[in-house]
Amino acid sequence: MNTVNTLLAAIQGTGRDERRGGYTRPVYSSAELDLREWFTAEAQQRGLGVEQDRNGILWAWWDMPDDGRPRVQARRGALVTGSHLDSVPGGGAFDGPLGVASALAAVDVLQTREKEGSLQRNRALAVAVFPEEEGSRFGVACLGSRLLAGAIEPARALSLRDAEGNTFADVARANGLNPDLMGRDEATLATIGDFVELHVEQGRGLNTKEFTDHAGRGPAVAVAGSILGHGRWRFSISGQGNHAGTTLMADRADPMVAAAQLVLAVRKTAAAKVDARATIGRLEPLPGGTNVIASSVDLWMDVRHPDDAVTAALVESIHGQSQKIAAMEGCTVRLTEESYSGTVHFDPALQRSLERSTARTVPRAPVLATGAGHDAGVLAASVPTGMLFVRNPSGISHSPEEYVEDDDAQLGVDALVDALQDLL
Ligand code: HGY
Ligand code: MN
Ligand code: MN
Repeated sequence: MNTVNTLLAAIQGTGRDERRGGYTRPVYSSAELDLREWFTAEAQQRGLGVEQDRNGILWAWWDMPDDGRPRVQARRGALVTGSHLDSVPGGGAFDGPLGVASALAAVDVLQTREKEGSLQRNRALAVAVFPEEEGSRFGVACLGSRLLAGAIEPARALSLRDAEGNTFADVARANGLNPDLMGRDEATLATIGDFVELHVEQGRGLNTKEFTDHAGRGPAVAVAGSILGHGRWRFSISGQGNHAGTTLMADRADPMVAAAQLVLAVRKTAAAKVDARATIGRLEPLPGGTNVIASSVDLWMDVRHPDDAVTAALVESIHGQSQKIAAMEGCTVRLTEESYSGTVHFDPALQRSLERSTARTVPRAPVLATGAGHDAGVLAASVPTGMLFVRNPSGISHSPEEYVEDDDAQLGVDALVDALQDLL
């Protein structure tokens, strides 16, 4: 088995979710902390120096030979690769870890080439692991890279709460971080010359007939062109909690009924707009009893579209509909924006470099837009970033069925090695 698959096999038991299937590895949970330990050990075995910065991001440094300069100077403009280890609830084995494991496997190859003299490095290389990319515990996607880039107010980040009511500040403190130091980190940003993230493809872009030959096989790797703008909004619908048996149907103000109509309205509104995607994947009635009419229902909406103005218009339309629906049910509704990232176009020069290097390994590797958010998307506002996607035969992601074939994972590493070598 090749290195990247050996590395992934080593963590396949970590954070398994027996109820949902797949993996549930929220940031700073024991599962994600175990993965951080795994990463740190694997990096140190490769002679990389592992550090955690004040925002909780892990950096495994393959420094240049010591030239007497202070380390921060020697690292300025470094080449960085990596991804995340946290997952969505019941997520797949590859979303995040494939990028981290592929980066470690790529370091193996590059270090061998340097020893053999076929790699002349001009800059340091780091493998980074970003916390809370999924936003599954604290509700804001890419929280770690947002803090690093100053894309979220530290006070807002620190006050975010998980489902148990723990604040991000408390959890960060419990994991050795000082909340007072969190936020945009110019010195660390200055060490990033380019960031290249390899990620499992979350969609069927590599499997459309445009890219598959007669044998149904097409390129296993794609270069990313852009990331769809995407955001998360929370609806809180309030009604009258009551007894399921003693409350006549005409006497009810039932937020669950309003929520059900809102879910259908979200689907209908997005389906009417080309390229729009809107999802209600999470709904929480309070108190949530079988014989109880809920007093309130929270539901979270994920909306995405290539044009940020269209996303905003969709949200406004759905908000207006939610108010009418709630009023019809004698309820009230409150809308809160929880997270938003505008559409990102990756750095053109870096993208061209990735296209050139990938063509050596995977002829006809296409450039794909993605509907999934990534730390590379958040960092794109501060440093040149680019991405490589590895074929996922079904295209299914954020699900236990997410999959990458061993050979394709190896092709992803080969493409990453060539990409990094050209950039080093
Ligand atoms: O939600 C996303 O697009 C990403 O997987 N965090
Ligand atoms: Mn994801
Ligand atoms: Mn991801």
